[in-house]
Amino acid sequence: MTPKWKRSERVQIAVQKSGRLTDHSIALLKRCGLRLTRGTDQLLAVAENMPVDVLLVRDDEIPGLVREGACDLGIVGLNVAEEQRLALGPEKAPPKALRNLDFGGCRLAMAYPKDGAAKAVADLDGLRVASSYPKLTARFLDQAGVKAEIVPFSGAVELAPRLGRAEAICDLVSSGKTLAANQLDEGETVLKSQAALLACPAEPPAARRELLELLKRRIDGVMQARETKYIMLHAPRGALRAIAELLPGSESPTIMALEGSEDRVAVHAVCRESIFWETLEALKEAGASSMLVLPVEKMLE
Ligand code: PRT
Ligand code: ZN
Repeated sequence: MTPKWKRSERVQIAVQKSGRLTDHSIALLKRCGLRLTRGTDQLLAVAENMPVDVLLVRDDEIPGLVREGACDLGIVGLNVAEEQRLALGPEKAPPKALRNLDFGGCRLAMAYPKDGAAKAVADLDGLRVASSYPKLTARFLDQAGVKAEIVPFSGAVELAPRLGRAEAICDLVSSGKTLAANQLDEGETVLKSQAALLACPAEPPAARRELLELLKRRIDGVMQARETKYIMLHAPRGALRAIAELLPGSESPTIMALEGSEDRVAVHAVCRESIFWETLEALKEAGASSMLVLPVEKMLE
């Protein structure tokens, strides 16, 4: 069978093969319209309906693949992207960070043993800090004006103090349970992280430019839609101004007459921000009734 598209026309996207970012990354690409079939042991998922290949790799490989142009786009945590950018040095162009993707949220933070001598960064002069992120840790210590030794650690960093290898650690935290279970207190935040979309720093070849632009627009659309809600309600005409002010991030709502009612109208609006219960309660107070909040699946402006 002759392939429908030449290799040079196919967009390559790198995502984590198996880990915390995998399901969200694949779901995002599917919501962009890619029909992907993927087995757990496959290294490549080929889109059935577009010239797009999804490479499934370890997250640490993603910034390198995107920087060198082996992949056009990649999805990886900012923690990994930023650590590798610092390791690269100023003379090489890092991947472009196009946008944050609102999943994989965590923070790279300092942590100190409950019974240890150091309780904050200022106490670390002459002591040791274990981390899998030595460059980010070094930058943080530098900025704090502290001279400490960095002990590179590739896994289970939280064990380093107990093993007598360090007086503090710098590691990823989300719920904080791992730190607590290891008698560590969370300290300063070194980097706030979430998954990000990376792109190759070089201009893409003309054969892929259009498709890449389309994919980036669709990713923007999916992200916007996630935050957007469609609200429908009934309201007295006299309360319309107050109600419009309460609708978060909405522009010119649609007002429609209600059959058999002179005074009450239907209001439909697209809201660019989350609608909390408090907003609905405030709308009710202002005279609104029959309120419905609907998710928006796709958006294109
Ligand atoms: O095999 P591969 O190299 O691809 O995967 P990996 O083991 O390096 O990465 P993985 O899947 O563990 O994480 C991928 C990315 O998810 C990270 O680079 C972060 O951007 C993001 N992320 C979000 C996290 C966490 N939350 C997280 N909690 N990555 C790791 N953790 C670990 C942390 O290291 C610690 O051991 O979870 C533990 C702490 O969790 P809490 O909830 O107890 O605080
Ligand atoms: Zn990794």
